[in-house]
Amino acid sequence: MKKLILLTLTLLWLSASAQVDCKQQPMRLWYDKPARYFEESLPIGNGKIGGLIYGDPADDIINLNDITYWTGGPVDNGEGFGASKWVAEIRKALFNEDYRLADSLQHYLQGGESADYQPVGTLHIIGDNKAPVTDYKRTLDIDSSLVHIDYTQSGVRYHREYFATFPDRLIAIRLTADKPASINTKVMLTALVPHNVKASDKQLTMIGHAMGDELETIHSCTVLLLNNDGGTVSGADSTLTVSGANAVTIYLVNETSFGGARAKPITTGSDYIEKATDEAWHTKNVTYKMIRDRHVSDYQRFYDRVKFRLGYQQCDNTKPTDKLLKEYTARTEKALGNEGAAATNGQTPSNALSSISGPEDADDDALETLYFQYGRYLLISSSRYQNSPVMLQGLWSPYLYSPWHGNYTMNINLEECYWPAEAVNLSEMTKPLEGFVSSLRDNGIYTARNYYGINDGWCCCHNSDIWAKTSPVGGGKQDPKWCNWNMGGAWVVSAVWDHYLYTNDKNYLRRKAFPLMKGAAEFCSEWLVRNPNKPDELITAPSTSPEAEYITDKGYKGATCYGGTSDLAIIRELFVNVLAAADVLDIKNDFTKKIAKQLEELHPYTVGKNGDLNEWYYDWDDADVHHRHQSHLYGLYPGHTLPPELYDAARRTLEMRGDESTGWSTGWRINLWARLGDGNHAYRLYRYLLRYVSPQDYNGPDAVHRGGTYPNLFDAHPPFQIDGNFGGTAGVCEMLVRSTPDGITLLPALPDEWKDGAITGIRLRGHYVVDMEWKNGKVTNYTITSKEPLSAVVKVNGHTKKLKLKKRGSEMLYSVSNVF
Ligand code: FUC
Repeated sequence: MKKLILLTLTLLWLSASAQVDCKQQPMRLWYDKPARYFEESLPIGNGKIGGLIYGDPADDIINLNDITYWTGGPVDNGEGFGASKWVAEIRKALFNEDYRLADSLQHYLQGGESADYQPVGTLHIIGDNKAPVTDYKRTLDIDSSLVHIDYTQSGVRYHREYFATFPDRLIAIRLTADKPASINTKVMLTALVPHNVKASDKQLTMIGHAMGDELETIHSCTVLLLNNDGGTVSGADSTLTVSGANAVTIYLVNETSFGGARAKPITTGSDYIEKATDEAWHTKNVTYKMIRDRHVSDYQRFYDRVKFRLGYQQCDNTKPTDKLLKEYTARTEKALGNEGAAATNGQTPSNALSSISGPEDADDDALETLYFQYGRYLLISSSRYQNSPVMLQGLWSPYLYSPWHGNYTMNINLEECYWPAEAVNLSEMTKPLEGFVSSLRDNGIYTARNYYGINDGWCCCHNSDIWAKTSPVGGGKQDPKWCNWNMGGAWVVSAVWDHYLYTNDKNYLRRKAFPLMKGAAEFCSEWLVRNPNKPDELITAPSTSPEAEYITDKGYKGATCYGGTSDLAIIRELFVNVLAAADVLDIKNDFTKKIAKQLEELHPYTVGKNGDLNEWYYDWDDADVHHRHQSHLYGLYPGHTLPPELYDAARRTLEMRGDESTGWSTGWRINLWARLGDGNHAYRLYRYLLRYVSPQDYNGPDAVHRGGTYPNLFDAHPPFQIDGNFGGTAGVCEMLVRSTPDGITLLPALPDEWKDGAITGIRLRGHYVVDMEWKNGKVTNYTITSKEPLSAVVKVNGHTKKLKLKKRGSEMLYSVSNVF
């Protein structure tokens, strides 16, 4: 009997401790002063409209964006018709080893530029009180997706709250004060694009259009409604003036005439004025509290799925985020400075950087977990609108013309934005990307025909935009090293395959993912040619390796080549995935047979004289060995097909590239090092990514401009690009869990600095969710859950086990737990 009681107690204890304890500290960015630059402002967004909040009581600026506001119109699918005749000429030049000629002929395979992302306008909330402001605080609470500003002026405590909500499709701002009749302010709309603002009663209406021909381009309508509690409101020109109010609520909606990639925005676009007016006026029937509650619960439905804590100390987040970031950076740099000494002591540099520890550990943990959750916040806030995935800056850009057009850059940047999405339990946020890929397919069929003479399948080149442009850019004049790359379709479909792997949704695979993947593979299958040096091998020609240049044995520096490694890595991965998908769907036909054979014939990876993975067909030197792209490592990450026996060569390549790079590139390298199982090096680069960078337009004596992180934790390429944020978030997952189609590894690349921690709600390929806790670098406790009665191959603390998930209580959930 005693034994039975003991056993029951033990079992009870086991099941209780299998519940992972993961209370993370409050996640918030906060500052003790208003923003002067947009890289200090706080972003809010509902996937379509967004705002950057500066929060100065004298002139509170809110930059406004709408993810559907771009220049241009539907692409001309006749573009480049006939250009494909040059492909044979370029091949001839290449196979004669005349790379200079090949580079110059590539200009015949270039088309027009992408469209530009445009800003909607700026909202100003102008205070008329010149008295000093004290006790100022500006906070972005990412646990609830609310921004707050608090300050005292003339003895009155003021509070402002801001959010952008998906359910009600608007930005809401509420101004309150702790003394009646204290709010005196002007509310104004302006824009950099051509526009007109009208004030009527308590409403501002701004109509504008994107740059370019007014009769062709996208138009936009912003409606702002103001409700006052007490006091008076008067409107004139572009301004509403509030006097003596107790509280003020502002609702702002925006709609554009964008009606889909094929719709002309003027004639067949959306009825934006009516839509905007309806959306604004529906607020007349609801209270602010209702709108706010709907917003918070809608946001938390996604956000609350994942909790992450590091260490065991609780940190109360008492330091302003910019200070936290600066101090963190100083510790990183101090350790870097010590590296010389560490190296002479026989330590490898990465050990030196990963053993920073001391009383500031809690601050490090605070910033590192905050950055991870901020990536999730940014994705929920910018990726929810049909067919419009996040652009280079998410959806936040104050510029009339954003850097790099703010476009979809297909040779890494757009894909990197979605690397964390499935793993961090935000699968729904991949929908806009999936819709966009379908539009790319529709246009890419013509690019394949017109530019490459291929009638099966589709392709996409370097730059795209809201019109789903697929043709090469460059206008016949630009460098082939970036314009002439045509593997964008083959790369981007890895996202739809991953969506299947994470969800096990066969219906999705059959109806959506497989046709897109197959179309991309059809193009690649036709694009491959026989290697003139080894006719039993297949290569691509012409080929480029995104933005990189080689130096041939004869000293020619160029970009166009044959058999580039990254092309072949992307094609290899795609063919493997298409065949796996066909297997799941029970499809076997001439096409699957053809690509299975082609897979075996692909020119293999080769290792160069320095022991690195060759980027080029020949063992040529890279013109810039520290180049930010490392596309030949595609098969290591994001792909899975680099054979493990080449991991040493991949490691050598990364060592030769070095650690200093742009934001997104650092984000990529975190993931690459994690895939190599080197958690300390991955962590080292996480610290690099989180190095303080000054706002782009700040040029004071203490200005720092490099890859890193701005005061508002936006990623610095520089300038701001959001891909680095998402690459960093994905990198955290990759250090903590490896989930490949073949199995799950817990803590595959845990940095020494993260020896204790817990994470819950991380999704894995194969349709599982994992919660786990670890101590002293070893998993102490984990639970793997699924909605299906699956088995899982799990590698944990050095042991591999095949585990069967068992039904859990009355829930439709199956799980397996282990406590060590
Ligand atoms: C690619 C990168 C650049 C930049 C641009 C938006 O072309 O090589 O570094 O990120 O995209």
